[in-house]
Amino acid sequence: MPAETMEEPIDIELPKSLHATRLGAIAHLRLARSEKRNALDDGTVLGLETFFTRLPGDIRAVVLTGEGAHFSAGLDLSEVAGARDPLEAALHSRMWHRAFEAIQFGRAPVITALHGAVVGGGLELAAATHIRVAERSAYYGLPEGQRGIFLGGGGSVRIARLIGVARVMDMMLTGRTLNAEEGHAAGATQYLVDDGKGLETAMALAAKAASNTATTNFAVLHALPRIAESDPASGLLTESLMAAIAEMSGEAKERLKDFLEKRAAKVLRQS
Ligand code: 1HE
Repeated sequence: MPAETMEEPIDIELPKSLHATRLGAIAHLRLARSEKRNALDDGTVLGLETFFTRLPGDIRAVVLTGEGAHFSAGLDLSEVAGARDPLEAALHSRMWHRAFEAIQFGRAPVITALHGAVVGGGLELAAATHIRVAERSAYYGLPEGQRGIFLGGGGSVRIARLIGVARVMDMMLTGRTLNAEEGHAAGATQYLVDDGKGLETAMALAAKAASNTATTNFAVLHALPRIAESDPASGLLTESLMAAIAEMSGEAKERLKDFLEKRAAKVLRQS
């Protein structure tokens, strides 16, 4: 039976710009506003927050994709075209921060398949997820400079950490775009695949992540990025504490025993 026919709905109320299904322990969330190139309006951003904060407890990984020819055209410019006072604009940006924090520090790893335009807020959204797979059609842009606005969905922090401040400056000052290969070499993505292979690659990676223990995935999502950003001494202490907690889980004990009794897979070269 084709995979799509085995997908079931997820019982979370979402705007019609988001479409969620599940296949076993993996949720598939689609940006479903292709007529506007998946531009992120307020309803969609709030819907992302709702989805990631209400994710059912038995979902172990999420795959995020965009419908149509592009992953996302970023911020819905029609919503910011009118006059907004600075406080309103700052609160709007904070709403994006809240939604994307719910993704980055949520309960499940999120794997994103990118294709076509991944620009502005679309790239900020992708940067808040944990693994990015690019199809060769993907390209990256930060047209905020051309539009007279600035990053507001966490890109100054997350995109700059992924590809470096110098590249972000270049993209914003000159309107330079990076193609999928350039983005991959710069660190924007962990996987680069042929067109049409993004979803299946993301699904396969999600299945792998979903098979880890919940405690290890919690440590990777919540502890690792904070350790990496903290001062080394505090980072090392947090690492030791997290390691102790992970090791104590019943699942970890089983898995270690399985390896020692030769029931577990070895780590073999994959390419
Ligand atoms: C939009 C948006 C949008 C398309 N907001 N409506 N983002 C940008 O500056 C990117 C702007 N978009 C584009 O450059 C192009 O649309 C694309 C390269 C992504 C796609 O091109 P194409 O030829 O396939 O589509 P299109 O004809 O340009 O757009 C189709 C429709 O989507 C059209 O509406 P229609 O009513 O005329 O059919 C477009 O107006 C609409 N559309 N993109 C609103 N972004 C938290 S801060 C983040 C800051 C940013 O994200 S800045 C980046 C904004």
